[in-house]
Formats: sequence, C-alpha cells, structure tokens
Amino acid sequence: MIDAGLIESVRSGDRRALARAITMAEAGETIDATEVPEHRVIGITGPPGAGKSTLVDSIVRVFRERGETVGVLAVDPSSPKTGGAILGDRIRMQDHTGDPGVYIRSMANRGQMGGLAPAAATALDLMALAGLERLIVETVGVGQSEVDVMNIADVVVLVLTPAWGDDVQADKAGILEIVDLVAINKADRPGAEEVRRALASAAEDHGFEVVMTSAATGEGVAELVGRL
Ligand SMILES: Nc1nc2c(ncn2[C@@H]2O[C@H](COP(=O)(O)OP(=O)(O)O)[C@@H](O)[C@H]2O)c(=O)[nH]1
Ligand SMILES: [Mg+2]
Repeated sequence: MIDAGLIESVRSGDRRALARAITMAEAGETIDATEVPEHRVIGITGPPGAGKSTLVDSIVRVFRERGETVGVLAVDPSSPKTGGAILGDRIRMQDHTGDPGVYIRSMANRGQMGGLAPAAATALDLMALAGLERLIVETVGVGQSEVDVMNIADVVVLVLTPAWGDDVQADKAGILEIVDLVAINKADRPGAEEVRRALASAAEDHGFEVVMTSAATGEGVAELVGRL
C-alpha cells in the first residue's frame, strides 16, 4: 500500500510525488480505491504504426484548448523500457512538455509484479488523485495484454489504417468485443473506405461506431473527441 504521506503529496499536485507513486504501482503497490475521485479513462489501442500516439497528441491538444488538464499513460507490454515505440511517443509528445496541464508517463515492463493491467489501473487512479481531469491510456499492439489493459478504460478506441488487412487480427484477441469506437486513421491515404466496408458487419455485431480520422491533418479528430 502506498503510504498516506506520499498520497497527500500526489493530491497536492506534486508531480515528482506522482512519478514516485506510479513507480511504486509498477512494483505492485496499491492504493485505497475509496480515496480516488470518480474519473473516466479513454483507451486507445491498435497495431504499431497506426497513428495512436499522433492521435493522442491531437486529442490532448483539443482538451488543452478547452482548458482541461490531461494525464496520458502509454503502455507497451511488448518492449523493454527503452523500446522504440515508447521512445517515438516521447519525441512526438514533446509538444506538451513544459505544459503543467499535461502529464505523460510510459510503462513498459514485462512481467510486472501483480500484472500490467492492475499497475496501469493504479497509475491512472493516481493521476485522477493528482487532479488530472482527462485520462488517456494508450497500448501498443493487439494481443491479450492489450485487451486486459483496455478493460480498465471506460471508452475504448481501436485505431486502424487503410493498410490494415481483412485478416481480423484484432478480432482474434477479442478487442472488437470491447471496442466502442474504431478510428480509421490515415484516412488521407487511399483505402479507408474499403476498411470501413470490411468492418461493417463486425460493427453491427459488436455495436461499435466507425470514424475516419487523419491525425496528420487533424481531420475527423474533433468528431472523434465529440464521440468520446
Ligand atoms: N499520412 C498519415 N500519417 C500518419 C497519420 N497519423 C500518424 N501518421 C504517421 O504514422 C507514423 C506512426 O504514427 P504513431 O503515432 O507513432 O503510431 P503508433 O505506433 O500507433 O503510436 C508516424 O510517422 C506518423 O507521423 C495520419 O493520419 N496520416
Ligand atoms: Mg505509439
């Protein structure tokens, strides 16, 4: 259990205390759930390279324009801590460094004590305790551990691209069953309409909506945020 003194510092807005508490969560420490204010978590998942981080960056910008603070947790179950994907995310997210209204943290340890999903859930609880208003969790890939992490999100967005084939890799892991929204990103490229058609029956079966986005041009991002 993370001690009350550190929790108090997190609550007071001390970002270093928040970082320390999240590291303890990674090591399997928990917090008293009754202390955590009510919050919603937006989950963003999908295959590597689909544009998740670029999309998260655009979503963060929309929230910041409204004056809302944002916490982002980037979870990469497949890479060591120095993994390329997370490193790329850091670079992309640099736009927001120095903005005290944005807190970004990555988590990449395989074989987490007590599991990656519980550690991620505690990290997000801690961000809520720290007063961050909008919470986003991004995972890389489409495997079972991504589904586990996405189960802690209140709204799940699967990011696909026109390059995505119709061998429903995502479906095998069961992600389509928990998804609320599919963003066909890179819609500035050819083939987005084909992906929408390929998803039509799954969308009906599982009850998710499909939106077209281009994180590169910003097209469709406002609509996506509106549906969140
Ligand atoms: N053309 C185009 N490229 C994009 C778009 N969104 C992201 N990208 C590019 O796709 C690559 C992978 O993006 P990234 O956000 O790192 O993907 P992630 O692995 O899913 O987080 C980067 O080079 C982005 O600049 C988009 O809407 N259109
Ligand atoms: Mg990424």
